[in-house]
Amino acid sequence: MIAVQEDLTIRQQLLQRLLDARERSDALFKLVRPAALYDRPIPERHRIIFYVGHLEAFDWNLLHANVLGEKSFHPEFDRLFAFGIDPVGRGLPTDQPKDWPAVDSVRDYVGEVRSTLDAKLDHDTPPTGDAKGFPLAILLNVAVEHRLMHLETLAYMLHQLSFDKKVPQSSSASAATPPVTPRMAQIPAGIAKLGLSRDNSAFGWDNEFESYEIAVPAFEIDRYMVTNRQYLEFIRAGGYDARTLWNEPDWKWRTECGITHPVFWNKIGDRWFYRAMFEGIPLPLDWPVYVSHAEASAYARWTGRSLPTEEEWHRAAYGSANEGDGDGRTYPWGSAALASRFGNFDFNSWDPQAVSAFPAGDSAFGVSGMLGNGWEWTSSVFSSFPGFQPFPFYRGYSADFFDGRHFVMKGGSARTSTCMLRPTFRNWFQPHYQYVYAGFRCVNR
Ligand code: AVJ
Ligand code: FE
Repeated sequence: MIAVQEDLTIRQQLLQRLLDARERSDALFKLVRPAALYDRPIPERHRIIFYVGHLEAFDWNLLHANVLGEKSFHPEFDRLFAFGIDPVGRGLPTDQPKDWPAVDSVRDYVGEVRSTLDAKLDHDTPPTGDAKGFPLAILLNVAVEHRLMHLETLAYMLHQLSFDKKVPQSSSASAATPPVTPRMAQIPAGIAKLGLSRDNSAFGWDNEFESYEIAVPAFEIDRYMVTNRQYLEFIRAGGYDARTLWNEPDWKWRTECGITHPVFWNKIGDRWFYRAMFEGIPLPLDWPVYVSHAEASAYARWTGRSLPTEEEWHRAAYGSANEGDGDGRTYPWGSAALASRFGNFDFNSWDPQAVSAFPAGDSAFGVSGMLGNGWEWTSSVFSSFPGFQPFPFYRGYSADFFDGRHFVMKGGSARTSTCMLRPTFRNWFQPHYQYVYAGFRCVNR
């Protein structure tokens, strides 16, 4: 089993992180004007109100019976708010606002979950139970990171909500940068060390275990994420109409849904605009383009290149020319602690910045901006590492998505919390999901 020192200090620290994350989620829901709480900004996802209940139902379902020995006080809400949705294929949800409980009753539930959990967790004598051999510290990490992940998935969702339904927040001004010159970085053949070892006491989700090494042949990779400027050339060259650039399911999606440009873009007259979080702005040409996996793949094919595999991405980020230190870097830039000069992450901003804005964060091979400013699609189908075991207290977290219909994303966005900027963290979405803060870079082999 995973050995995590389970003492009061660790529990207090995790509890503090949970309180901080709750403050952030409360602030995020305050950004939605009350009349819009029953809106569904993304057709493939639940209405916003679901998430108000979900964050607490998740914590409650995880902790109450397993560890804290509490009886449920609202089993109906525990079930209603237990799981989000990710429909594969055409089945979009059809529920109506009136199918959901009143916001006051959801907020009461939230309040009661919090006070009941906190009274138990904040106690000097640690709760004795555990979840099938897993210490409380692991479950608390799961609760904290689950909430932090939803801060990001909710940001994507609120991004699609019309501006007049949101309370604008101040955005940090982006630094002025000279226009980006695309270039490739050379990555020599070497070993990528993926995954977390169970001997390690660090927290990771089930899909991050076990660790393994894989040989990666030499390749070259875009030094910067593909920009809106580059992607505009693809559009102007007729990329969305070139059948040969799209695989069969992607083309079907492209044509049936009438996709002709990134979901973050819109055209007024003959000018392109960008949908930022709180306003429309002229298309920022040096920002990373955010697109679906299908659109990223079509672009890559158009340039005669490919998306990187998960292990190529990993090696470009964490490898170094000195084979002696393998790819043991903590961050692409080395071991210096995370700070805003290294990238656009940790809720620093609501929108991207230029792809060249963070030279301090370059990897050993000179690849820029690998953490933050947008996740990066890989060509790797999301699947288990050798030695994978589902968390017994949450069997479906990853395993439900090992279906060949999800692709791995690496890196992070402006709305990714620092704890998820570890080398082994893996994110995943379906290839036609356009709403994520995700772009890409291309490789040549
Ligand atoms: C890891 C971001 C793909 O949002 O579907 C949240 C995280 N799982 N609640 C998702 C998740 C359950 C997951 N991603
Ligand atoms: Fe969730």
